[in-house]
Amino acid sequence: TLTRPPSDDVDDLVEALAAARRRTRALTDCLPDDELTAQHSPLMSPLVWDLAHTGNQEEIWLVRTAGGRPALRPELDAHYDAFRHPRADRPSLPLLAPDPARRYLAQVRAQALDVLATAPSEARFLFRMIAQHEQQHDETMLATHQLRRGPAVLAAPNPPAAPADAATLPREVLVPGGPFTMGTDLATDPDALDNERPAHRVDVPAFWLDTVPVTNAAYQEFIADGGYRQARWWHPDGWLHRRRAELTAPAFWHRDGDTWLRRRFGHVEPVPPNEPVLHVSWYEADAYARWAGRRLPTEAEWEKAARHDPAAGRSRRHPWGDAPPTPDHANLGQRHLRPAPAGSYPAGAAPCGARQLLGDVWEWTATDFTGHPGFAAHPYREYSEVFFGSEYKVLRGGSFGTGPVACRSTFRNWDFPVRRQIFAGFRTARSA
Ligand code: AVJ
Ligand code: FE
Repeated sequence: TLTRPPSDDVDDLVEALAAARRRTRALTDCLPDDELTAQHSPLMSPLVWDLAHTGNQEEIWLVRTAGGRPALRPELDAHYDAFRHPRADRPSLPLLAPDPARRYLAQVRAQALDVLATAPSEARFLFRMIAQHEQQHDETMLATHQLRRGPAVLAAPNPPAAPADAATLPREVLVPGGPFTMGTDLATDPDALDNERPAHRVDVPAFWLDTVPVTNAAYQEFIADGGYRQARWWHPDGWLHRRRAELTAPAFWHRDGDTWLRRRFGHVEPVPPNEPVLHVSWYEADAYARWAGRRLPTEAEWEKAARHDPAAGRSRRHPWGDAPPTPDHANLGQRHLRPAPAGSYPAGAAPCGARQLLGDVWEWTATDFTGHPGFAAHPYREYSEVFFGSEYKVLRGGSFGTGPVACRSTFRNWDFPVRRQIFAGFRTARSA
């Protein structure tokens, strides 16, 4: 039977909202106003936009929709509508300054908690969605911190994960062929967002999957072998992009003599060989896989590896089972500010033996972002449906920066195949 997910009662929802807010504050209280209103990259919003946007979404869905209460600040809706304004244009909007934005968030939160105390249980989905939404923006703000230039302001709240050695593990694991349940339903998982639903059967032929994500050391072999100079490894669009953008290594890497260094949240360090590679585009992941004589897993392959339990003949919520993640299972929630070494988290392994499927790095899949069969937009088309098509590739699994409430084996992320600002790596596969 399925263990109840952590957010199934009011107290857990209150705590999920509070945890998101603590993280939002930690990501924004550490910078002076001018750094909150600055745009650190044209790919990102000013941090103060993310801040007030989370409050505005909370007002719309919890105060107005769940609570049926009058709007607090209806005039803000236009400026914080992500679909009206691309990120690059957001600095020119008449945005709330940091302190007024903080006051707005507090005012909305007080009303939202009031609504929650009396909300019927059907309305609780909106609270779960909003707790996840704020954590999603927290991860986006963390990516903005990574892009920001200047002295470090963030510190990892926990000591680094214990060293691990993936060399003691089999290089790949076999996932036997056959059908499994992909996706889920609200009755099974009340946190599931619209694009994770509905549950449906998918037949996945047998395949081999890397036990752990591709490491920096392995990726450096691709670079050293001239991987970035040979069109034959690249998707044609990827090769054009590689040339135009002059890509020679993952984002934030630079060379110092024979050593690769990387910039990480304001520090410079040697690229750690045992860590999963991070900040690569889909095109780079795809090229590496071809160079390695392999391919990216499809989204269905990834999900089957991450949740199919062949003994019980059912799909789990997480690789290790249905119980919520603990720090022994996965590297989530910005606990370490970096991925753990490949081979970490034996307690989080999936039945097939693959490790670190959740947490550490988002994993690019071969698959375009579309709706599961029977998809229905809920509660708004702009969460997922407007992105369906062939423009976006699916990423799975969550990163070290993903909030635990926004991470499970059915969760789907997506981005353009050229993007590298998200905390993305990958693992490779081959058909059996
Ligand atoms: C699921 C991460 C692609 O940030 O664009 C936040 C999440 N949607 N606000 C995004 C989201 C609306 C979304 N991703
Ligand atoms: Fe949003």
